[in-house]
Amino acid sequence: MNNKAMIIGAIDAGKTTLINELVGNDAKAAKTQTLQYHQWIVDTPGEYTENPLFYKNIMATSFQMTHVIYVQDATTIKNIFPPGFASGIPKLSIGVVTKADAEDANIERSIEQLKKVMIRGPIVVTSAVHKRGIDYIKPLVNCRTYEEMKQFVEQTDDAYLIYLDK
Ligand SMILES: Nc1nc2c(ncn2[C@@H]2O[C@H](COP(=O)(O)OP(=O)(O)O)[C@@H](O)[C@H]2O)c(=O)[nH]1
Ligand SMILES: [Mg+2]
Repeated sequence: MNNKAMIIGAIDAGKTTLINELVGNDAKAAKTQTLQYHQWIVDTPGEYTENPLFYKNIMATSFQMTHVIYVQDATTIKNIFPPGFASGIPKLSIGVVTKADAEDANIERSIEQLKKVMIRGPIVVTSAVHKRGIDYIKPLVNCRTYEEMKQFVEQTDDAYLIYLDK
């Protein structure tokens, strides 16, 4: 596929673990120090999102992408993205909640956090431990428009996949 996604989010949010699941990499996620290009998805260090000095790197990398994936860790109340962050990046937005399996996960709170970041787009709730939600991500990155992503969500009857429309 020609479409490409960049994944961004806090340090330890579960970005690399998620990508390993998506590309079938068995290695345990090590700390991500630089951009990691895979076939259709690009991993970024959490510092890119946590430190505003790196926003220009996010912007520069996003030029080559069709999609940007905003990751929210379900186990943290910490808001890592500035409000409306996605509105400054003119690419298709996908929200992903990670660690849905964790004992201290709060999925509702995570969705609310992503709603403050994204204007619209799908939100996928995932667990790398239970292998849930993850399979929705590649088909969403295959979509070329918000309309296509919305259709995909509407065709899929799963509470772990929602569509945010404002
Ligand atoms: N319980 C649980 N832990 C996870 C999940 N995904 C990642 N983790 C853990 O979160 C930590 C950080 O993961 P990592 O992928 O390195 O995060 P990154 O810094 O965003 O790339 C690791 O200890 C992972 O094992 C998940 O779905 N469930
Ligand atoms: Mg990483």
